[in-house]
Amino acid sequence: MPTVEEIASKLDTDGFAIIENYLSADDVAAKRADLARVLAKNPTGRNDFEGFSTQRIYALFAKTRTFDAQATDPLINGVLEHVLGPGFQLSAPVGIAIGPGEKAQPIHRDDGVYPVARPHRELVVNTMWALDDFTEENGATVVIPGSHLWIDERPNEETETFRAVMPAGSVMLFVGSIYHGGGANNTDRSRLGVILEFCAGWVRPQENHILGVPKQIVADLDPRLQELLGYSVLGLLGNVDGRNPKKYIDDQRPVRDGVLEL
Ligand SMILES: O=C(O)CCC(=O)C(=O)O
Repeated sequence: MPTVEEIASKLDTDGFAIIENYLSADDVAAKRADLARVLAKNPTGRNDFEGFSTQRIYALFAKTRTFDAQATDPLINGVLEHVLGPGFQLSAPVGIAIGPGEKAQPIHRDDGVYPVARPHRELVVNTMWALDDFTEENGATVVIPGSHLWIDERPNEETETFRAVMPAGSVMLFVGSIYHGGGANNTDRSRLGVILEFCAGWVRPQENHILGVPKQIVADLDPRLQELLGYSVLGLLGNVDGRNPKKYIDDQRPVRDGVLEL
């Protein structure tokens, strides 16, 4: 198994790192079965980025318990802490089933949502968990190695790409500044993966987990997962009424006439 330092060094040089067969076959099967339950009621995408033939499971931690251990995985968390610093948060946890016939997703940078001039320290680290074998045919993620170091350069037709071909159970870590995108799926089966995207503790996560994951669910989660979903402070950031938000998971404070009863 690679060390935190080895993975972090690969992220520095290439912008991505793959750990093959990180999950057992039984674990992959259990995750697939539970996500099939969710996907049966999940819509397809609304635009080219989401993919009209692709299903995206948002509010993932409201809908399955099968990724709790991956969010808090010690090796992955070690890399996240190394790259993003203390207090990193879950930003966008999303199940992605790229459907048959889907075209390639536009190439993008995950940290492109933040209007921060480059170069800058990494704000985002993403992890892609393969629940199918990822192949060139079924939509293995397209990555542009080294593009995390680009400042003004943009990808074009001549740009060399790498395909994250990896067996089910593997995980690819990649930094938010690397250009990448979901591949086209030219098979007759969907390609299932889950991204657990994390951001530094001082930038705004993409998804608002405080509303997305109901508090009665949050109350029973591993305390570390609660922190990753926003129930934590980094200095003053994230406080509720001057206190740690964990104190308010079971909030029963009475409200009268539209304000807290003091
Ligand atoms: O599905 C993939 O392989 C990548 C998805 C992605 O990059 C995204 O949705 O931001």
